Amino acid sequence: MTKRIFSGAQPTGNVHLGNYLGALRNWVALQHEYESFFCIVNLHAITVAQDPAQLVEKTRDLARIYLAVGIDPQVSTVFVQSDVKEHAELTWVLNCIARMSELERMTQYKDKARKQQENITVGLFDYPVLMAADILLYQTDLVPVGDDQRQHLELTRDVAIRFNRDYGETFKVPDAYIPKIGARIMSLSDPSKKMSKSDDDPNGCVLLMDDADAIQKKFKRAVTDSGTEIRFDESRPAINNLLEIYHLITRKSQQEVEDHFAGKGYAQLKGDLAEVTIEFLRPIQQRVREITDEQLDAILDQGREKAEQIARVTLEQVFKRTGLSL
Ligand code: ATP
Ligand code: LTN
Repeated sequence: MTKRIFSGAQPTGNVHLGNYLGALRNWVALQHEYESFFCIVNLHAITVAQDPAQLVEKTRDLARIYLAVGIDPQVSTVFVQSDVKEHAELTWVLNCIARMSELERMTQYKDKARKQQENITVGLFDYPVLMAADILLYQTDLVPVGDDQRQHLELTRDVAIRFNRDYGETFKVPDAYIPKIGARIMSLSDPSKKMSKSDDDPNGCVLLMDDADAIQKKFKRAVTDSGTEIRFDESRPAINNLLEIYHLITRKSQQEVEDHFAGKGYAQLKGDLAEVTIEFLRPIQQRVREITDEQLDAILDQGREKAEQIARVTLEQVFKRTGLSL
């Protein structure tokens, strides 16, 4: 049987190169090998405050990005999380399986809670259980994500294993698919932090929808390391990050990239990087603008129907096993 992949991103801001190189790019590559489900996880988005009207827009914008980067709705199922009620229902059951102590260990929760300090919602705490429900509903084999999601995937596996042990074999136990290069693209302004849309400094983060000027400016301002040599070297995180981006975007081998920059300076690296990024993003931005509301609605409707069919089967089993269906 064809194996399944499931992944998602939150419609909480603008998609950046980290999201693309760490996750979306691999979704596109894997969709022809696996039966694929790509979700816009708007229920996750509301774990922190969102403006309702903007959330609707951002949800649709993110769906457009999925399609524009090359997710083919003829091949993959693209849908919105809140359209499939089973996600919330399974979350409740899994809430009664997951342990407080497990969730208290989640580093993403601890980071976000530390930053926010006040009015932390139960939803933010429960975020990883909702993510487990997303994945387990579809009997997923593989979950392509960036490195920051590794711990959430471990929790998903633990919850699945515990449910199966206590109630009988119900869920497939999924594996994470985390690329060797690109799983952790760093901020251009602080290479000790991952590139993030919630970064305080907008210059650290190149957005997929950034125009040429913004891209040039951001790469120009990127911090560099001491020394002058341009080669892959993890002990020099700033240059290493810029080279990884160049390598992934151009698809040139690491050796070719080093040869290309041999004897050249940082200014050239930044200039070339801006140029290849602008050229790379141009057709994606064009496609985003071409997708009509009608096309988008049709794709999301079709996605919802397909996702629902599969999610319902799993949830019915869960209800039977747990004594919830009479
Ligand atoms: P952000 O920190 O920017 O809000 P996120 O992880 O909350 O990012 P999502 O949109 O939900 O945002 O993430 C989509 C995917 O992008 C996930 O698989 C995540 O692991 C991946 N990702 C996020 N940031 C990076 C990064 N800097 N490098 C590589 N992958 C990343
Ligand atoms: N937490 C993820 C988004 C996400 C997800 C999922 C990813 C929610 N549900 C299921 C993979 C599979 C993040 O990247 N911030």
